[in-house]
Amino acid sequence: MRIIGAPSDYGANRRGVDMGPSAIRYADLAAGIEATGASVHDAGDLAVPRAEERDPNRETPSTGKAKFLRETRDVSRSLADAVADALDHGAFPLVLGGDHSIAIGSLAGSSRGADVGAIWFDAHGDFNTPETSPSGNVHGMPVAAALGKGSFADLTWAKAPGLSEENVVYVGLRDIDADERRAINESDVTAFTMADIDERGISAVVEDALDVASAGVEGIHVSFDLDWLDPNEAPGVGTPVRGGATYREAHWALEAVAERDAAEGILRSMELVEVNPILDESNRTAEIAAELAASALGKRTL
Ligand code: DIR
Ligand code: MN
Ligand code: MN
Ligand code: MN
Repeated sequence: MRIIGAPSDYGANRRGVDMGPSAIRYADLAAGIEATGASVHDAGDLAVPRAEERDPNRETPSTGKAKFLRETRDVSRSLADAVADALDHGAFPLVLGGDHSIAIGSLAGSSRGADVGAIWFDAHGDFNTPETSPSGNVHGMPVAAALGKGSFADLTWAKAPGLSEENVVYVGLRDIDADERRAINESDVTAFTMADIDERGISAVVEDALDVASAGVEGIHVSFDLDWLDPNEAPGVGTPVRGGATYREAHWALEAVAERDAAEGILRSMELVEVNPILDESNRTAEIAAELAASALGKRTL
């Protein structure tokens, strides 16, 4: 497997998330994965310019309101190439964010030349477009971008070529904007909220999510926003929302992904995003991120 750092903070207005890849590596990510028997190659970080050098209000002609869209385009293109290159070489791409805008690149790379599905573990829907976004932050838009919604339809770099709406599934939503809710409900994505987990349990929900994401495709991309977890477990995120997944629910969810992968070979790529060391407590959010990666890649108690 290949670790790819994507230290971008262009998609969110909280500085510090660019240090996420370092923090997750520092939390013994590679050793944890190697303990599963996998061999790890760390490809380092993509080159991402500092946000201080850029003007957040500069807009591209085709969009109304999306901050740092050109910078996001540049990061997305290089990340998509890096993910596709790993897959070309038979290596599993594990991408470390960065804020969730990097998922545009991960999805574009993972679905280049292949039909893929996506499971989105997140408090948020990330389904805003430049037109609906209340914040202008692209980390609230990557699903819509990858599916070519709104003015993203004009941006070829944003579209994930092999991703179709029917194979996109959310697990554990709990904070959605008004226009975003309308768009999700009108779309063909499948959305499981935290209430679904309360009612049915994490196991049933994740099994359903795996069915939806993997139906008729070559593989799935797992996009894991650390704010899916409850802030008591993962305080080091820019947009914490209480009422999130517990530590055990998160491990169970990713162990279920690994189980399905062992049986059907469906896991194609993964990313861990939104770890912000400045907001964290003694790196515990990065530590959970590293542990969860190991669970997804097959770590077992016995
Ligand atoms: C909000 C927050 N829906 C927005 N999104 C976040 O800015 O579009 N996504 N935090 O992870
Ligand atoms: Mn190469
Ligand atoms: Mn997100
Ligand atoms: Mn989120």
